[in-house]
Amino acid sequence: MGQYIDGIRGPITVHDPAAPYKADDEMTITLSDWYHDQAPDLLNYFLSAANENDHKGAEPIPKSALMQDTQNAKFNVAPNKTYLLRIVNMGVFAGQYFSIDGHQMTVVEIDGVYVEPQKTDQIYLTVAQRCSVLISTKSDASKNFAISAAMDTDMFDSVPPGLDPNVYGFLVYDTKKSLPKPAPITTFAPLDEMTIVPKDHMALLGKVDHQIVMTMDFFDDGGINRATVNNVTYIGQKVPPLYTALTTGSSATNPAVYGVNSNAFVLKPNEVVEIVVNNHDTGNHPWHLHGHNFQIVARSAAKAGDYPGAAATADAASSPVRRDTVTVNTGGWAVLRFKADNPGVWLFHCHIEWHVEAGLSATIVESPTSLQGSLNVPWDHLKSCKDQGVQTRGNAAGNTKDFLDLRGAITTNPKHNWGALVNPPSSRTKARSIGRGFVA
Ligand SMILES: [Cu+2]
Repeated sequence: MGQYIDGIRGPITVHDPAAPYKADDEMTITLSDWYHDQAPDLLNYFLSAANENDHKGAEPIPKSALMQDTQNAKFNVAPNKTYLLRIVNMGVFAGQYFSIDGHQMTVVEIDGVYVEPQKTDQIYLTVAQRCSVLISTKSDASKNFAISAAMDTDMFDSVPPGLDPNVYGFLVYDTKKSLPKPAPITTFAPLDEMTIVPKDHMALLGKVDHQIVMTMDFFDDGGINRATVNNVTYIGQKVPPLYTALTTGSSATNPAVYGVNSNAFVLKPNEVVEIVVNNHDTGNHPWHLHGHNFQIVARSAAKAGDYPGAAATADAASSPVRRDTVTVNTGGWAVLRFKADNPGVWLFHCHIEWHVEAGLSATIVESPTSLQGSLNVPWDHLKSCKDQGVQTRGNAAGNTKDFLDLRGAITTNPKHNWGALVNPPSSRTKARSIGRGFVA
């Protein structure tokens, strides 16, 4: 893991010929955060006793914000046109604020869900969130305009002196004219996503068949800062959960076969699922679900305590905002609903990559027995596992006879985490990052 920290990521656009808006042209704008050290080194130090001792387990703090994988990127536009901007935060850690000088934005899509158009001067995207906006260009090309983004430094345990959280780009009407001097964003007032209404007006999923409460926290695991969901740290198993779901017959509906540290929750076909996330940490976390868009039924402010129960969802919108990544505020909670109509094995995890590595994940196993009859695993997936010595049959421990015998399932973390390094160092050396002050 950890490859995307070092740049193995990029936007993929799925074009919809029937999109419910019109634009003359479109552009994709990526936002991200950037480190000046590579992920294996940062990761190893992050999950070390030295970091827990010296920095209370703080996450590595990015060195820069990027737009279009650079700074001062230029986006050429013509007057009197409507542009669709597809904006994605493909960063590792920091949420980002985004605005365009002199141009109001009309939000038309979030996380792949079309929404009723809503005007705003500023949006906020956590890592993994996407948003499409329309802008109308000016009637003349007399000047160029700045695009500004800023990392949300509230997410950092400390802000190192000299860190510039801002990044700029330019809407260029006339390449011969000078670029404006950009100003950092100083007023943080993004569009409130809870006011967004999906274009299809899908009704609030009212009758919940299956409620799952997940309480997330961090703890000192023998000197190392690790994350938990319901007091369990996610740890990869000998057999990946998808293969366990496909090869354990009717036992696949028993969460136990996936191993305790998979944090598995099994869903029945077409039930209405409610996930309640209680955040016991002192920081916001962007929770991301694979395979579904969920309705954000309700969400507390920071430090509200645990979800108090159904009364707190009484004023939920009749057509709640639907997306696949949601901020759960520090010390607060969020209530999410979706219909289990997409069989599969789906991760539900905080999208801060450092937190994934610390174990802040759960596994949603949806309709495993219908999956057994419908999913054919491509040969190259199986080969990829084989080449790495990863088993593809049986329970989490690789037991193909007694699926409830979990002896041998993985319940402890490797002592040193080097992420995706194929040939990790034999012992940890002092992280180069420390000397460069990656934590203040
Ligand atoms: Cu997190």
